[in-house]
Amino acid sequence: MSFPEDFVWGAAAAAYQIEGAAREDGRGPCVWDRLCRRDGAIWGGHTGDVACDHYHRYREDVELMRWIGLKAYRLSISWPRVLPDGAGAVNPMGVDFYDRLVDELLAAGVTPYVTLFHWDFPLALYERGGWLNRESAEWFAEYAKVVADRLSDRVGHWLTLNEPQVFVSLGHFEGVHAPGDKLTMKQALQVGHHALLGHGKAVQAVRAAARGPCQIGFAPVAVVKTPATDTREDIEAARRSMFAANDETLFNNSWWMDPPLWGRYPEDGLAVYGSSAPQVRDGDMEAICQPLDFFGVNVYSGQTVRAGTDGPETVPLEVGGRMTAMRWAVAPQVLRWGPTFLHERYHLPIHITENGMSNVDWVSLDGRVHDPQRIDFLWRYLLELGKAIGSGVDVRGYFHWSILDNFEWAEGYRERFGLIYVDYPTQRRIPKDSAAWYREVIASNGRTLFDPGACGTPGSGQTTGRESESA
Ligand code: GCO
Repeated sequence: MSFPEDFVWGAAAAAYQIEGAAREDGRGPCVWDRLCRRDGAIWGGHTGDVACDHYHRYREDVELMRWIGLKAYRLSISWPRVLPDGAGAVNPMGVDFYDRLVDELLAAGVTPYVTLFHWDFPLALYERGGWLNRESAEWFAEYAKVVADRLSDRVGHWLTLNEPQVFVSLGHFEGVHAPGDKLTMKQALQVGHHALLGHGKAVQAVRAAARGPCQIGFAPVAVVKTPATDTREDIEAARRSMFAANDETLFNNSWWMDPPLWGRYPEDGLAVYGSSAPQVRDGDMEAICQPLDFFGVNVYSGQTVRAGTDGPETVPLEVGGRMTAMRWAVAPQVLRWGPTFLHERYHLPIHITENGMSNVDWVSLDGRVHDPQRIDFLWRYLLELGKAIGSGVDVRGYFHWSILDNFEWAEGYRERFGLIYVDYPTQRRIPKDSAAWYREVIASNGRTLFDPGACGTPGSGQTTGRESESA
């Protein structure tokens, strides 16, 4: 078993979570700037004002990516850094930053994958109704055009929306993410519809503006269902359950995935939402359903399902089973079955655009950051991904979330997801043991996963030799 020779080993981050420089060089405010000022909204009262100061330290960060040997880095563009009012005048200093970042990545041999929207919606447009205003789809497409005009001579890989289900549900329905609204289900589904419409129009805008070959996808999160056993019945139960749109939350996979790929909302979803279903105008579904080049998907955890007498049944979590610091169940099989089911259904090459875990990491007395749990997590998950590939699923890349510890939304800086530790008071970067381990996985193109001796000795106790000196 091996990974394809051109497999894209990557890592990811997002603008608001790492850049900082929230009021510098003409960046306009975004909905997260505003939510972070609301009492009690964010753990510890944290904000993204400084974050990892990546805006000023991107060279050092790219150098660390080069050291890890990343083939690709998934970044996101801050919409209000490029367009401070969300629409209209372009902020030249904002676009210059992404220009420099892209050049730096290319010089380091790291291919940029650019996400256009990773949740930092411009406040000025929120004040004009935000995603609830149907015009938002046009605003998003105009912004996409501005970015593509400027970067598409060097950027060939694009993602439109990151996890629409999360910013719609947590941001517009539960009110725990920005913009912090608690809309009705009907309004929230309308927000979702406009975002999907924005996706379709942005795909068109990027293709029309592209100055070089371009590949476009989006990055929904998948709630993956895995079969309790490898029997045909359990596999079928998991597959059915994964694409059933029958629960009243905003997390039905097919609700978000079928429209861009198939041009229609799932029938069972329309039935379950009933009168809350969004208003769809003529031509909307065609606009949403644009040809995509790959299926990007964020995969973290999932549920185990078995065939029951009355259809698929969810198997309860094992008592005392493995959990991350966020208390998400460790479920490596999601990286086998997630891509398998998605590929069967949508027939597109798959990129795992996010996967990773938060861990209770700190700097040890020896000055290093030992994170054996993350290594074990990554090892287990990548072996399962290898099984999917071995069985013929066309998986082209894997992006670890995240390259750096960063601002974990409502959890602030409490959660550490990085391969690289960030000491926030000094902004010093320290590659964790997992970074060194991932480096060997990449250098061996995955062979160390199956044969630990293939390239050095993965695991704990290695020195990276790359602890950053900056303070
Ligand atoms: C998301 C976002 C990331 C998160 C990560 C860990 O999936 O919520 O894409 O920004 O930080 O997933 O929760």
